[in-house]
Amino acid sequence: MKCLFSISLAFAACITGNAQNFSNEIRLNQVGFYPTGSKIAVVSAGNPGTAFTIKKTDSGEVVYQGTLSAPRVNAFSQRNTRIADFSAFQKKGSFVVEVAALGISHPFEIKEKVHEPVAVGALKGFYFQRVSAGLPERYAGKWQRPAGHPDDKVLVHPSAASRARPAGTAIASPMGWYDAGDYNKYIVNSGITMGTLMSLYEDFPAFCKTLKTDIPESGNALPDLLDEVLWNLRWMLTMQDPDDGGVYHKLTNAEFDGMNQMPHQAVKPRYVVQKSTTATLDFAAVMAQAARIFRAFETQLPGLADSCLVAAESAWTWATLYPDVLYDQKAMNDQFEPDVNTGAYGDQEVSDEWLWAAAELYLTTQNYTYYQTVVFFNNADLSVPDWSDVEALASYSLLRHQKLLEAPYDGDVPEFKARIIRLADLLIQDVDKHAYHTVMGKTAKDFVWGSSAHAANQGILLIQAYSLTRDRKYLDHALGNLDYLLGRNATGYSFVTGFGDKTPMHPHHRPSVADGIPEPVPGLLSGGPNPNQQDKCTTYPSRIPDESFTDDDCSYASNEIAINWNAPLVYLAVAIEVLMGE
Ligand code: 9MR
Ligand code: 9MR
Repeated sequence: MKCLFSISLAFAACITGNAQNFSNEIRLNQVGFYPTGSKIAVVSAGNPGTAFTIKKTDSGEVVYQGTLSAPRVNAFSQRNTRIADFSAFQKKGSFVVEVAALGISHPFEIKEKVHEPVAVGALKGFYFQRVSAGLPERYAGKWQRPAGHPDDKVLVHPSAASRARPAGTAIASPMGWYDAGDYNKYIVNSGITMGTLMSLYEDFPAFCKTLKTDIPESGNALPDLLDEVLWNLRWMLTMQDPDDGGVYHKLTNAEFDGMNQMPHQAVKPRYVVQKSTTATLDFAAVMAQAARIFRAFETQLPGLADSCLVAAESAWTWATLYPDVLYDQKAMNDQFEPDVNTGAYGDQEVSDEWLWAAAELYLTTQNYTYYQTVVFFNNADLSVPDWSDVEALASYSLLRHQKLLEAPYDGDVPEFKARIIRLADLLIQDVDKHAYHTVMGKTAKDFVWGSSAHAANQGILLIQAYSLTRDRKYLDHALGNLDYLLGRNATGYSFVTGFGDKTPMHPHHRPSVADGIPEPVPGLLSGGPNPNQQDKCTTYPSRIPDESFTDDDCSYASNEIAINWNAPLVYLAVAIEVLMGE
């Protein structure tokens, strides 16, 4: 079908009324662009010609004409792409890209603060994940739901038994966030999630104070971001055994629930399972950072900062006594009943958790014992963090608070910086040859389970490099990765539910599956392409790394959502808003 531009209504009907008119071969950030920022669409088609135009969505008026770049070859699919760069076009409004041979792109806006709704929506995503809370319509709209999982009588699993708490003891461990599409709560994954959100607050406190997510606590004296963090912090505090400081690895059902149950319908027994060194160190890091942040809210939350610090220090002590208690679910199941077959987060490499806990504890206490216990520069290179690799979080915090490093330790500052810059330079190398002109996806290794979070975490690393150098190229490439997440990628999806035109409608997310509402819960970041297809869904279009994504709720390996994926999205969207607004 061809669009008619003679009257504005016809054009509006054309672009909103019928999805056929959109070309899925023109891919761009479906939310939009900053007037003075870079603006790129990628055309992935055999023979698109050489020209593109920008048109107003309401009138169809052509406002810009451009030339497509020479073709680039996508290294995974061998498909040709061409870049439509319209950065020079700086007018505000709502537009589409048109390529005559193909049709029009999804509409997008050009304006200031264009990503603020994404930042707010992604943070609000955490509200929707709250455990032990009903979500009234007032805050949750049509995604309102009754409270689930009071977690007031959680059983101590035999693997977690101690003298004071024998197996079967019931403890209260309410609140927190559901980890992902499942209803369990995992300390390791809470670790990086909380660290990322609290680091966002420490990096951009003024802007974070203005972020309003319209949650029940919005009227109180705390920024909404910290109110949200508190919901999970209070749960985490209950996961520490008060008798020895060790921290349970997770709070979980024995088996995953069925997909068709809302939280309040999923009522199987829940257990706290085996303490682990990784969980305990991640907990120590989070509590130390929280102690630092909530110290400023002593009037509103008397004693909280002290409690967090005590919790952090006793967790550290436990870890020094039990440095090798790594979580091996199979070994645990061989030894104890009932078997537990939910998420393992079974990281077997604990050196990075030591660095992170040491860094946060040192920064909060200024006790150099923590700093000296670990060796910061024993690995060759820094890596983009994920739930199992938190070394970068230590570097970010130490550099943020580098004034707290006194001689001789201030001598380490240049090396912390250099390692971040080195990694950033590696990430941005040859982006101008890449099919989508993004840092994300230069290598097939980027397409892990949760690849969207990898893109967001690359973005954070680039933001850190920008903060250290003020070299604009790092910021531009961080923005490029946000563009990737919002649609400039080989699938053509914006991976954030509810943001953009073509977004996941069927994430592997139990409430979204079970609630009977056609639209999924909004503000959640879908995992993204993952050629390993561990879920064995049959609806994947392809095994090509950057295309191996299916918007099907069977697909936990490409289309689940998770708190450790949403947190870097919140960080990236907020940081971009702040820095592009400067
Ligand atoms: O729903 C579970 C999801 O949260 C996990 O990421 C995934 C992998 O651990 O497992 C999902 O649960 C599935 C289970 O592994 C196998 N049986 C079907 C379950 C729901 O699809
Ligand atoms: O994000 C995790 C990914 O790195 C692992 O490869 C995968 C399988 O162990 O598990 C992912 O985490 C899931 C967790 O185990 C259970 N809740 C849902 C998480 C996201 O899929």
